[in-house]
Amino acid sequence: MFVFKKYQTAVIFSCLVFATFMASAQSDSRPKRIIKPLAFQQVKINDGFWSPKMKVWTTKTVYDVFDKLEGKYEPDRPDIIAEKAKLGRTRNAFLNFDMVAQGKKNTGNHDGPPWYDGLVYETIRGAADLLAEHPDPALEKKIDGYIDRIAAAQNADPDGYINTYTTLVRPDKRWGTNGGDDKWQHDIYNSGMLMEAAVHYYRATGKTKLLNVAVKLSNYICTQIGPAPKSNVIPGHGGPEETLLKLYQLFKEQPSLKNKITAPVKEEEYLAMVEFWINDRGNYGEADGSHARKSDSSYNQDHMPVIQQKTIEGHAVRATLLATGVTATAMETGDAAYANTAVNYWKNMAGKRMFITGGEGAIADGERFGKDYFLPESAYLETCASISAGFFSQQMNEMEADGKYMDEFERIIYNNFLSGISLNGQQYFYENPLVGNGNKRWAWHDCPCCPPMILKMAGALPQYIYGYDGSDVYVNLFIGSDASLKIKGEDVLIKQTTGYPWKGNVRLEINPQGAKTFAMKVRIPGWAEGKENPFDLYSSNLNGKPVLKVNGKAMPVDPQNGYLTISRAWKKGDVVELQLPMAPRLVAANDSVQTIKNKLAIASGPVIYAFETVDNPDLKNYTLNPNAGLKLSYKPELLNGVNVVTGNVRDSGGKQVSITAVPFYTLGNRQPGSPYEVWIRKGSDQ
Ligand code: FUB
Ligand code: ZN
Repeated sequence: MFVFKKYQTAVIFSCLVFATFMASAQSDSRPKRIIKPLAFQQVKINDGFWSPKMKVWTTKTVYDVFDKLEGKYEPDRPDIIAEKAKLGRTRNAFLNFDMVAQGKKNTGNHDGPPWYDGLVYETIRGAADLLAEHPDPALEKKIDGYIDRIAAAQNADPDGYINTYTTLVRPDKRWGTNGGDDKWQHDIYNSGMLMEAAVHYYRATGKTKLLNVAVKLSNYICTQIGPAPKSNVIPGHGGPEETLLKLYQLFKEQPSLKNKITAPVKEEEYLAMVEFWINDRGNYGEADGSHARKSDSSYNQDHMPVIQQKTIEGHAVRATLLATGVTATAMETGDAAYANTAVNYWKNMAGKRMFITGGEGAIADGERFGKDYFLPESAYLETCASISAGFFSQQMNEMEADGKYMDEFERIIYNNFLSGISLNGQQYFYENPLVGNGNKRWAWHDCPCCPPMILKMAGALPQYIYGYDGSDVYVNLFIGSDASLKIKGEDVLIKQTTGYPWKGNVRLEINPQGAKTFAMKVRIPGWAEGKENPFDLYSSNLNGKPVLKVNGKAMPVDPQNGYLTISRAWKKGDVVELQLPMAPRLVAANDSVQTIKNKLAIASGPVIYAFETVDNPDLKNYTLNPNAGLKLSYKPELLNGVNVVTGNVRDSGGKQVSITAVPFYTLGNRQPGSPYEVWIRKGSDQ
């Protein structure tokens, strides 16, 4: 852990001696990356549910987002329409780079919010991953053109600094110093997103132009920010912790790549900076008052030192991205204090603050996490917050190899992540409340942070289906796919076929070159075992249980840490079949959740259902009963093909009426803004 306060030196030294002793005595307990994700090239999705969506995202959404960042769209929100009328055009994020490239400074004009640069970089990151999976020369050419403009902007600055808002509007306040504020300016956030985009684009294409920009900028950051006499600044928005770490990891993994970079690569400084950004939160300077930084708030997780934080607080995207970075840093450094914080964050988030759809951040004011068990139906639940909570859960699983993390990851991807984007891939939700308030997906937003984040998750998804720990294979997600791995030096192909999430059948065909002994660890979802949430935040009336067969022979299903281990000498054509119980479940929240007391929601597999007035005109007065006779049926023509849940409820007069529920993520695709509900009052009989 990188700590710079002088007065702590003696204590730290003794702690280090002790820690070193402890580390060698118990080296196994040091956090590490147990599960490694597969590279994009190793996994190909071929799935009835995800492949059509991937097609829309790769052929429409990624172009849509770049076009809209360029200002090519018809505004459909009053704020944007008014802005267009005023400007005579829509905002164009790339003009900012061009202005800076032309040497403009302090003009007072900047298109879009200060984090517009960051959104461009995030879109490049998402697009890079999608490119790695679905090569598209036209898209690659387009991105190369954007990168030329970004690099030109950097070249205009002798230091290699690049943040167009600050250069054009607050040039004397880089990184939020001199009375500026990085929480607003997003200098460090934008820089972090640039680094991540550069790493992903390099991994996808082998091109180094953006990597050169990222290295030059990182080097400059390392000369400016850190222990005295450098500036004492932390990211106003979490995220750069994980992304600068990725830059470090790339050069650690591929040292010869440094020879292709035009600036010297100082990767150890990048890691030190990551740790400074984590450890400086909640520390406001030296004990003697020197090197001071204004104390800040939980909004950007600066209310107390990170390693003392026990709950996840503040702006939900900032908090979950920081948590992701802390987890990644724990695995990189082996520092148990970071791992401990990550575990505490996750327990608090998944156990007390996570909505049934995987939504995060109950409160609109400050886009914040609410207090424990504050889970109101009208909550804010920004798409970005849920997605970053997904990244956090995925990293936790890499660190702890426990299926409960993927259970919550899955809750996110099938619900609050997918609801963020329309079925046609060109409209987006910012907020995803559990009760419809007329909110409609929009073409573009004043703060369009969610579409790039959606692309990031879309691009990352294939990598998370499987994991590998050096000897055993983890099946984390049920997504039809072909994976190829090298296990103990030999090629092994795995073919997964499934009707998930509409059906509970999963088939894994294992094809090693020759007979090979290793373990397949198949995730058994908590919901399928009556554990709706690892901390009992939710419970259900599950009916049925998972059944597993190997080569047709039933096996006991007794998962440890969420994974069922099947260890054997595998030979070509061996088959594992899993059948998950998909009958609709009625889900209730823990009694501590006051806001949805005496209410029930419906789930089938990982999918949460909702009642839309399109199907249920008298929605407000329904009561749902455990004997509602819920049935699941697949409707190929509806909403691109979905299961619906039908059953009986009582209306306000006590009369029995039939209802239809559709997956939460499909809401608003038939009648934008149509009212809906997820939680229905519990009735006493049927
Ligand atoms: O600050 C940048 C982005 O804007 C955040 O991640 C979103 O929550 C929105 O506030
Ligand atoms: Zn967002």
